[in-house]
Amino acid sequence: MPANLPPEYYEAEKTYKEAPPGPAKVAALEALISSVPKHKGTDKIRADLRRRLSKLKDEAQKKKKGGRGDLFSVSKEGAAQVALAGFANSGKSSVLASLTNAKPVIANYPVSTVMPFQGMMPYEDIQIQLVDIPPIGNESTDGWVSGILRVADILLLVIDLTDAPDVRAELLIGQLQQWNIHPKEGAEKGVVKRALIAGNKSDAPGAAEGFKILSGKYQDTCPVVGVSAMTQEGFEELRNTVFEAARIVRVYTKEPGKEPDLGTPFTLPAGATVIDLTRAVHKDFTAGLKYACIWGSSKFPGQRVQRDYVLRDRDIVELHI
Ligand SMILES: Nc1nc2c(ncn2[C@@H]2O[C@H](COP(=O)(O)OP(=O)(O)OP(=O)(O)O)[C@@H](O)[C@H]2O)c(=O)[nH]1
Ligand SMILES: [Mg+2]
Repeated sequence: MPANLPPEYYEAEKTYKEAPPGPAKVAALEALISSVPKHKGTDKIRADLRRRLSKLKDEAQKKKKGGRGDLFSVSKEGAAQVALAGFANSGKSSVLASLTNAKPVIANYPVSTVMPFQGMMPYEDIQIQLVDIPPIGNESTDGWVSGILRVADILLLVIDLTDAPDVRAELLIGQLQQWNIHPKEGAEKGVVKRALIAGNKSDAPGAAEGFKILSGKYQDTCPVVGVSAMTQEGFEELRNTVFEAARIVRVYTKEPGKEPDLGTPFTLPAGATVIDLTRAVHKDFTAGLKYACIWGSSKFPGQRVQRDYVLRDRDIVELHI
């Protein structure tokens, strides 16, 4: 009997072949197995794949004992790190592709993403890092996926607007809470994580109704933005919302008597002071700072301020030692 494999199988096979050894390969193989339709003609191929899976798992187990460290942590780059969390096929990888120049795997079978994939989102004169990960609820990857969510600065929850979005969002947030990650401002328990929701597939039938229900339920918890990775609708708003959620101030430095360096700003968390800036510039300024002069948020241009002065977005600062 011929196997008659669907196109999803060949896509999943490609992902599997390209996956690096370790947990990504295991996850890719599990996805490959679930892409094989169950009938008599596929008995042999399914048995072969399952044998390969148990061998891979054995190897992964041995490696683990050797202690391989954080294979799947993503080192932070840019002004903030945003992790994309959502269920399979909600469009996380498509949203990443819309916001950055990265080219992730996008496919209509579940768990097409099997390892972290990062891209940089340009925003005016800075860059914000986005990290795409496998879907939540995928047993073999949930361990390190939750680790990535825990260290990210912001969570971007991607919800499919056509698939009971309010229920799915509640399930997603419930799962995160079980990992002691609380996507809400101000709560006192566990790791409170800044979050925003992207309701994706706004182009699809039923999405408008889905958006109403979703934003009605969650707009008091975090910003809810409707987007379509297919038509690119809503991404300007999403970019602005991500930047606001990052809560950073951009500060430009200037040497006395010279023009300010308006090229690449220093990025600091909102609320940062002049002395926090010196830590980012050079330790000599931290140790020897006498005062600073500010253009921008100050009462008048070039006003002298002390080390505890709170900087605002786009301030120009002259440090004096
Ligand atoms: N109509 C429509 N389809 C979309 C949109 N965004 C993504 N899709 C489709 O949804 C499917 C899943 O997209 P992905 O970006 O791979 O989803 P994902 O969340 O990364 O999936 P996993 O990595 O498996 O968790 C693909 O077939 C996409 O073409 C959208 O805005 N509108
Ligand atoms: Mg994906």
